[in-house]
Amino acid sequence: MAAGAETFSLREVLVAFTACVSEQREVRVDPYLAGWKGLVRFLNCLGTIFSFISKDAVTKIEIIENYRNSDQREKYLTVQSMVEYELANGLVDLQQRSKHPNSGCRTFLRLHRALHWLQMFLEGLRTGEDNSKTSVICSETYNASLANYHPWIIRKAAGVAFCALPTRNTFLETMNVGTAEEAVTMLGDALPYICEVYKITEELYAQHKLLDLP
Ligand code: 1Q0
Repeated sequence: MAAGAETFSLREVLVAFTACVSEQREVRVDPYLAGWKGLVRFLNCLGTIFSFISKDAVTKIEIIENYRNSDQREKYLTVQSMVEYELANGLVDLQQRSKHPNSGCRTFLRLHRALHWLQMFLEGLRTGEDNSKTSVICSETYNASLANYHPWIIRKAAGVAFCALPTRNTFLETMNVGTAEEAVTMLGDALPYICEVYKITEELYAQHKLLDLP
C-alpha cells in the first residue's frame, strides 16, 4: 500500500454522497465531485498501476469544477440546472464531439457511468465471502457496466490493474473505518445514497435522451 493510505476514510466519501440529493430531488454537483475526489485519493493509495484511471477521473472532475468556478457557476449548481442550461444554449454535442467536446453533460455522464460500476462493486464487496478476491469482484462488475463503453485497449489495461488489488479483507481495512465487519456495515449505510444519486441522474439523462452523448 502506498504512503497516504492512512489519510483515506470511507466516511468522508459517504458524507459527500449523502449530501448530494436535495429536498427537491436534485443532484448537487459539489458534493458529487467531493465524493469522487475522495475515491480518487483512495485509488491513488492502491498504487501507481491505477494512475491512468485516477488521471482520467481527475481530468473529468476538473472540467466540471472549472464550470463551478466560472461566471456561470450558478448554472452548474445541480445536474438538473446544468442539463437545462447547456441544452437551452446549444452547449452540448449530441451526435459527435465537435464544438463542445468537454460539455458538462458529456463529462458528467462519464462519471455517472462510473458510479454505476461503483454501486455494483461496493455491493459485491459488501456481500462477498471473507476470502473472496477483490480483483474478481472488480472485473466482474466492470465487465457488466463500464467496460461496455471502453475500447479494447482500456479494458485490457484495466484488467491488468485489477490483478494488483489486495484481498477483500485487506481492502476493507484500507477504508479506515475500523474492522472489515464495520466497513461492511458502513457500505450498507452508504449504498442507498449512492443508488439514489445514480437513479435520479439516470432518469434525468434518459428523459432528455442524453445517455449516449459522444
Ligand atoms: C478499486 C479499483 C478501481 C478500479 C476502477 C474501475 C474503473 C476502471 C475505469 C478505467 C478507466 C480508464 C481510463 C480512461 C477512460 C476513458 O476513456 C473513459 C471515457 O472517457 P472519454 O473522455 O474518453 O469519453 N473514462 C471513464 O469511463 C471515466 C472513468 C472514471 C473511473 C473513476 C474510477 C475511480 C475509482 C475509484 C476507486 C473506487 C474504490 C472503491 C472503494 C472505496 C470505497 C469508498
